[in-house]
Amino acid sequence: MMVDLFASRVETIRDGVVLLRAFADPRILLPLIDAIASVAPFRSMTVPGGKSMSVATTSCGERGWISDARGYRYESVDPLTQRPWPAMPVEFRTLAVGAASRAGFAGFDPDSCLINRYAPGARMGAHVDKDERDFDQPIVSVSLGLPARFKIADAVIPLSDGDVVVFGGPARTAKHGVSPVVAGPLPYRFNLTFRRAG
Ligand SMILES: O=C(O)CCC(=O)C(=O)O
Ligand SMILES: [Mn+2]
Repeated sequence: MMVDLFASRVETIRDGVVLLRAFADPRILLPLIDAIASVAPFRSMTVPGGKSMSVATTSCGERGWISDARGYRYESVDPLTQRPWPAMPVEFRTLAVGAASRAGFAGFDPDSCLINRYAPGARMGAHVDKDERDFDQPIVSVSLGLPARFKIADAVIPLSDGDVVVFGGPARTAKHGVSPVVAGPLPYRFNLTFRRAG
C-alpha cells in the first residue's frame, strides 16, 4: 500500500501541517476510486448560495459530506442513490491511519472519506473543515493524478501524485484551498480527504 512507511520523508510545513511525499500508491487507490464511483457516482454539488462546485465529489465510509441549498453536513445515505455510501476500503483506512500516525497523530479513526475529482480548471476556494464533531482528530488529505497547488494558512505546497498532507492540532481549523488545476498528461486530479465526522 504505502511506498515504504519508514523511508518516506516527513516534512513539517507549519505547526500541525505535515507533508508526506509519495506516501500513497496511486496504482492501488485509483481502481478503488473507480469501484466506489460505480456505486456512488461523482456529482457536482450545489453550495448554499446556489452555485455548483467546480469539483465533482463522492464519498465512502459511514458518512459522506454533502452540500446543497440547505447547507453543509454529513449524511449516512447518499442523496443521489438513496443508498448508504460504499464502505471505506481497508486500503484507504490503512493509508489514512498510517499517514496520521507518521505525522504524529496516533489513534486517527476516520469514518468518512470525501473524494474530490478536479478536471483542469477546477479549484477549491479557501475554507475551514468545520462540519465535524471532534477537532482533536486530524484531516488526512491524499493527492492523486494531476499536480496541484495547495494553500494552507500562509503556506503554498505544490502537491504531486501520491503526496499526503496531514493537518491537525493547532492547524486543524486552518484555512486551506486549491488553485485551479492545470491540464496535463492525466485527465484529473483526485483528492481523498479522510475525516472523523461523527
Ligand atoms: O483537494 C484538496 O487538496 C483539498 C480538499 C479539501 O480541502 C476539502 O475537500 O475539504
Ligand atoms: Mn477542506
